[in-house]
Amino acid sequence: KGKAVQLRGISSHGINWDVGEPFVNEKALQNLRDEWGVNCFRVAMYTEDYNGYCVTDTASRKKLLAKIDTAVKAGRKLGMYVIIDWHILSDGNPQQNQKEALKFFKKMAKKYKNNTNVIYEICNEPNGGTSWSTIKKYAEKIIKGIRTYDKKAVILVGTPNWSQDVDQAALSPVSKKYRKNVMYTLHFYAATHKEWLRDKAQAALDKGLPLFVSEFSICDASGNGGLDKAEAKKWLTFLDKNNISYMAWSLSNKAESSAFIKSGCSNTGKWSSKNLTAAGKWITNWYKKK
Ligand code: IDC
Repeated sequence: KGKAVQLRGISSHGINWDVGEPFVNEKALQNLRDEWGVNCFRVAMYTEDYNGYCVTDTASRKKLLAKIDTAVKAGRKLGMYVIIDWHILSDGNPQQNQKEALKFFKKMAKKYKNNTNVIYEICNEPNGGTSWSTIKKYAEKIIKGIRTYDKKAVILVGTPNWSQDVDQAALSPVSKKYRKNVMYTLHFYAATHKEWLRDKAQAALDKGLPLFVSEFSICDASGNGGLDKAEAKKWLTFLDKNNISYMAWSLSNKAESSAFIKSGCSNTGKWSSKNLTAAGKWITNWYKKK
C-alpha cells in the first residue's frame, strides 16, 4: 500500500530439525505477536544440511511443505508476514541446487500468490567463495520463476560471504527487469560482526540498495558462545535509525546461546521470562520496548 514498515521478528531454527519444527505452530506465532510485538516470522528450511529439502525423502518433503503451509496460514490469520527461507548453508553455492530451488519457488509462488503476507528468501547464506555474479545469475532465474505467478511479493536475495557483502551487491544489483520489490540480505552475529560490517551496510545504503536483515543474533557466528550486548545495541540502533527490518535467530530450545527458549518449555508459548535464555530475554525486551 506504499506505506513504509519495519518488520521485526524471529526465525525458526531449521524445520528439518526437532529443535525447530515443533515451535512452528499457530499458537506460538500468536504468542510471538501478542507477547513480544513480533510482526514477521521466518521459516528456515535447510536445503542440504541434516534432512534438508534437497537431501531427504518424499515423505519428509511433504512434512516440510506442510510446516511451511501451517506458518503461512497462521501468519495470514494473525496479520503477520512469513518468510519462506531456502536455507542454503553447507551448499554454499546456490547454483548447486538451482533446479530444485526453481521448482520449489514456482510451486510456492503458485500456491501463495494470493497470500500477500509471504516473503521469499531465495538463498540464505552463499559462502565458500561464491561470487556475487554467480549469486546474481541464480537470483535472476529464481525471481523470474516466482514472477511467473506472483508479480509483487517481496523477494530477498542473499549476498556473498554468508550474506555480509552487501556492498558488492550494491555495485551491481539484479537487472532492472527483475529489480522491483527485491531486497538484499545482511546477516550479523554481534559478538563476531562489528563496525566494519555496519560500514558495508552503510556503503550499500548510500548506493540506495534495499537491505533486509533476515537473520541476526547477539552471540558469535557459531550460534553459540558469549553475548555482546553492547554491540547488539549498536546494531539494532543502527537498523532502527535506517528503518531496516530484522529477524532474530532462533525460536528453538537447543542448548546453544542463540536459541531463545530453554529446554522443557511448551511448544506453543506463552513463554515467560523464566523460560527464556539470556539472548531470548535481551532481544524480546528490545522488541517489547518498541
Ligand atoms: C546453526 C544452528 C545450529 C546448527 C547449524 C547447522 O544454530 O544449531 O547445528 O546451524 O550448521 C548462520 C546460519 C544458521 C546457523 C547460524 C549459527 O544461517 O544456519 O545456525 N548462523 O551458526 N549464519 C551465521 C550464523
